[in-house]
Amino acid sequence: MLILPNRLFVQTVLPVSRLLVRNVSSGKQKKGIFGIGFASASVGLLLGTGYSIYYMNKPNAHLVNEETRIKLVEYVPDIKPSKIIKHVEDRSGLELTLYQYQTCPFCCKVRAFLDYYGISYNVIEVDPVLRQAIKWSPYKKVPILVAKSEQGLQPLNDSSMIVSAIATYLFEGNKDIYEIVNYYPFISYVNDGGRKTSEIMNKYFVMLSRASRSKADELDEKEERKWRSWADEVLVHTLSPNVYRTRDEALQAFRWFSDVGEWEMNFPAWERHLIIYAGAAAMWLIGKRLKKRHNLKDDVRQSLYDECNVWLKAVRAKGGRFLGGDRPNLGDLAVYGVLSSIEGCRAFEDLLGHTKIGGWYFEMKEVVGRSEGAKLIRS
Ligand SMILES: N[C@@H](CCC(=O)N[C@@H](CS)C(=O)NCC(=O)O)C(=O)O
Repeated sequence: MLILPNRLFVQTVLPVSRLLVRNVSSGKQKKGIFGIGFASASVGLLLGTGYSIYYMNKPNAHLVNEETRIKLVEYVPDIKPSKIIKHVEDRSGLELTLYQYQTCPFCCKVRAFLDYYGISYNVIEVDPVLRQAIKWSPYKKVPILVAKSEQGLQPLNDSSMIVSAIATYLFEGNKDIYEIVNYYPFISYVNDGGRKTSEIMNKYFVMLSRASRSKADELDEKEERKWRSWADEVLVHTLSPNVYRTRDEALQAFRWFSDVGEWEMNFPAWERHLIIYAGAAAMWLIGKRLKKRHNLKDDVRQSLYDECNVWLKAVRAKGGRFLGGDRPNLGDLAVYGVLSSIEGCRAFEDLLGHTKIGGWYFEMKEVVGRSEGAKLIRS
């Protein structure tokens, strides 16, 4: 499982280095002269009060964009796919390329969805440190799914949007992917922290034009959206602090990422070693920050077990094998996809030993592996 570091890396490493610089220089300062100290304090107080009044009256979040749809791209570099996933039953007519990290939970979620429905796709493994393969994209995270449409190359950004957009394409039946992207506009805004942020609208909604649907169907769909969002907002946050709990576990995890991501085939040796050692060290540090940020228990394993038990309770309450009943719905696929990202890690072994999630998890693995959803798609 790999949640990537860049922003947090800057947030973690830079403040520490700034702190060090500050401490070194303050050590050299002479003892303050009382008068100067008082004057500075007064000026500081005045400026501080002024700033607080200004800040309180200033809206601290604002919109910044007019652009609302993910634009077509003119070209993507001609990179040989790391893998070609061919499902013989695929009659979707889609031509897809997935830019991914093999063990990123959001990428695993997209693959679980495509594999379950038997959709073919090419994979381009992105180097998580240098990220050269996605230089062409204004959106800087993975997964990115590029769909060839009549209008050109249409990128889909964000795993949940990807799943909803492709599900809309598969089940609506008469709409082009270019048109479907209009249902998922994005807005950009500057958040409370002054950072430019983008948000994709409707990302948990599959857009089907049905005349009517029963109350029970409506409730099921609402529940499915709730658990998809829970996988992104809650479950995923328990993973990093568990996978990178100790330096040893972090290194073991990165070696496993290298194996399953076939980094040996995809990146030169120096780049692979850089990712493994720099990545493991950074993520071990970052894992500790994430634990605090997401209020995990001191024993982070317990938080992982607790959340998985919350999920199992919801599945059991439905009375079937899956949240979706006899077959998985998008909630099952999201939770399975996210969890599958840690399958080779010690945290996953412990999870199997301390909860009953294995029953549901391995049934999911089977139906995804057999592409059982393929027969549900109209050709
Ligand atoms: N909401 C996004 C999150 C994607 C995401 O955070 N991906 C990570 C990898 S696991 C990433 O690319 N991080 C790079 C960065 O934050 O700059 C999704 O669901 O796809």
